[in-house]
Amino acid sequence: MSKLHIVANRLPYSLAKQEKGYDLVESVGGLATGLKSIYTRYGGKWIGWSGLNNDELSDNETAQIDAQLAEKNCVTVPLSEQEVLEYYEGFSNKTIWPLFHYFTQYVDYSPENWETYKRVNQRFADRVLEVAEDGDTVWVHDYQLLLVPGMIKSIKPNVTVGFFLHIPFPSYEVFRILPWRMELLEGMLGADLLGFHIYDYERHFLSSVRRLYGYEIAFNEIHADERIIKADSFPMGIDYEKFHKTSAMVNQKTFQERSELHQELERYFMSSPDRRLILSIDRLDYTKGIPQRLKAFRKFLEKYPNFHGKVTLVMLAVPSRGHVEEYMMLKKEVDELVGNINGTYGNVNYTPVWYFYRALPFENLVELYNMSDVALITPLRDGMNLVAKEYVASRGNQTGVIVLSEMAGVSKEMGEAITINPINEDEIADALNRALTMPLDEQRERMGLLQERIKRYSVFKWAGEFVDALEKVKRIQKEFLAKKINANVFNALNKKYLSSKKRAIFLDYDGTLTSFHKNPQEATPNAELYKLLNRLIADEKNTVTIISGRDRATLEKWFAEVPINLICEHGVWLRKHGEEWQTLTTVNNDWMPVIRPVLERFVDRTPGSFIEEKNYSLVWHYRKAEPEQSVIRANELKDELLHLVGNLNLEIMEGSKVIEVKSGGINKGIAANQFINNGAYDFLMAMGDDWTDEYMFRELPGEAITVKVGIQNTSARYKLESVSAVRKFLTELGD
Ligand code: ADQ
Repeated sequence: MSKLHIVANRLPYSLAKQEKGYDLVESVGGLATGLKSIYTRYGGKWIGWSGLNNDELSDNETAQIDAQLAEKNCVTVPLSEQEVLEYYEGFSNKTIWPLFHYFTQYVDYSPENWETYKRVNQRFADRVLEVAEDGDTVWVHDYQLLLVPGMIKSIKPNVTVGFFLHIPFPSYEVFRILPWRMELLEGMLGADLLGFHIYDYERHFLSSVRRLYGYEIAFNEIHADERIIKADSFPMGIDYEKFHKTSAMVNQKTFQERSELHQELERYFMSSPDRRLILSIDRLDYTKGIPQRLKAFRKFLEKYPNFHGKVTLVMLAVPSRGHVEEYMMLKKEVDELVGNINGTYGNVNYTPVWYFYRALPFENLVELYNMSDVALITPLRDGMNLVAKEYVASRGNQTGVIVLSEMAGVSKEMGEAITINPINEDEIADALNRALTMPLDEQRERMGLLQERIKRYSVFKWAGEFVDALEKVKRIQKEFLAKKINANVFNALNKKYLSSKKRAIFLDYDGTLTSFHKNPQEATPNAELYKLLNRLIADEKNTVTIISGRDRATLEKWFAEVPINLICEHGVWLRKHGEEWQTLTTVNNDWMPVIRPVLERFVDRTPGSFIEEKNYSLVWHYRKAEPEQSVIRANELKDELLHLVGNLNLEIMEGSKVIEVKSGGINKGIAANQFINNGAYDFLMAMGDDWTDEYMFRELPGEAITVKVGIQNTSARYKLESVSAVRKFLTELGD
């Protein structure tokens, strides 16, 4: 069986020095947990750095540590102190991190660090190449290893590579600033599937690829020479049950059994019935907007004096990258602000800000989530932000309100939170007032919805979905290459064409003969297309039919001057050239339990979309979802449904921002077959780009030459990559 390996900067274990040797300490972070379940299930290795500088270890110690980790199927990538300084703290954290979070003023452009970054990425890739065999899958993580996918692919093209970026991908205007932008993109494009938390990052990435490389991009697929690369968004989840269960467990403890922190919090609440807690948790990083948050809290105390003495902000900051100058300055600023607020608004009985500069044990973290009325999460930029999800998972009684920055990826999934602009102090102050005065019923309603969603799309589901998508890309790539009409295939088809006497040719319109337009009415045929069609029709052996989902009036108008047959509305109407329009033309709901989970999966991954159940149909609505992303999702959904509907005799209808699945009747396949009935054609050809054309591909007689436009999975025998490839093919046919 082929294996799946994980590559990340760090291994899922750290090492604690003991008197004799080292102990392995398992990482408890969500990502490590989620991915561990994956690489162990697929019998792979985890390749990463141990966290120790190799030049500080004796050969003996190194060998021992490697052996300990090998038992856990971990492969270590050795790094010296200097390399850690230049690759990790340097290029990763002083160049990519600030740039990708739009802090261009902090970016360090050191060529030495870049050289080390390349060298270290190569070392990671080399370790991967030692363990990964043809047919295996490798999943690379994050901004420290952007070059690794390309380095793997160039040596072992038959290894499938996935890449996930945990931080934002910036707009092209920012990305282009980087002198090494081409190399970084090239590295990333070594992956077969690139995952991002949200659609915005995916969109920025695709735009950089288009501008810097000029590759053709159809929706979210990049056509890079002979390869197809897919980009998609997978909003990372958390281990929901772990937080939820721990929260229930700590609540069941008696006062005496509770932790010191928990007791302290209890005493705080007991001192007065109207006491409230606002919680803020992050690594101490300039992207998290901590000073701005403190200023906004100060503004809140200034604007709403009725909360003086009653509301406390618990601010937890985990020490991070402490010897980098920007972080030292940040620490100083935060210390001063906390001092200032407590000095101004505090008294012997009241401390407005409780500030902890340290990491807390897991149980304490959950206690804080559990006890806080409001979570104040206001990053200036954040790839996702898991704290928001952890807060949701820990709310046993379903109360609590989140005040959330619109700059955090997670805000896309949390329509029920109060979203704010993290720089707008007034807006945050008002949001805090609203959160603290929100009726309990409303809190429960919002929290209930959030919990349902966060529970469903856990870190395990996230990892599973990514791996499934990777498998799918692998299949698509293989299939595309197997079916593509290359020069040899073209010659064989053309020979058949030339030797035939009576030909029926069915051509879909949108996406096959012409490209999509934002406004469908503007997708009119151009001179080149008329010329091409007229040339085909001029050969009296040919019977050419446009077969489309469009209405009669439009096709009639566009093809008034062309002696061609028209089938429209997916096969409802036929007008043979020179004749009148004629119709070519039967319910149970047993299929609903099969189709509903498919639609639910799309709801999970497309924030803002929802399902409507009608008497005889299920409808997926995406009007409120991110406009561009939902178009991509809609196409994917249709593609997926296609494989299910055939067996169930269903139809998929596309409306305005809806996809409806209903019991079936007429389609392009039935229509095309009726058309050729008794026609004695010795050459049948059908070309189309979407799911409605699949009916033709499946239902026309076996000898028909069926051509799918695009790379998706298909029942067609052949594939062409684009509209321009179709036009070229039709122009050369018969030469
Ligand atoms: P981070 O920037 O580290 O992650 P985040 O996603 O919020 O940000 O994760 C922080 C984690 O640290 C949480 O799991 C939280 O529980 C924990 N934590 C925070 N303060 C703590 C404390 N004082 N004690 C103990 N634990 C604490 C990067 C990106 C994010 C992205 C993640 C995952 O910057 O945008 O969500 O990766 O992809």
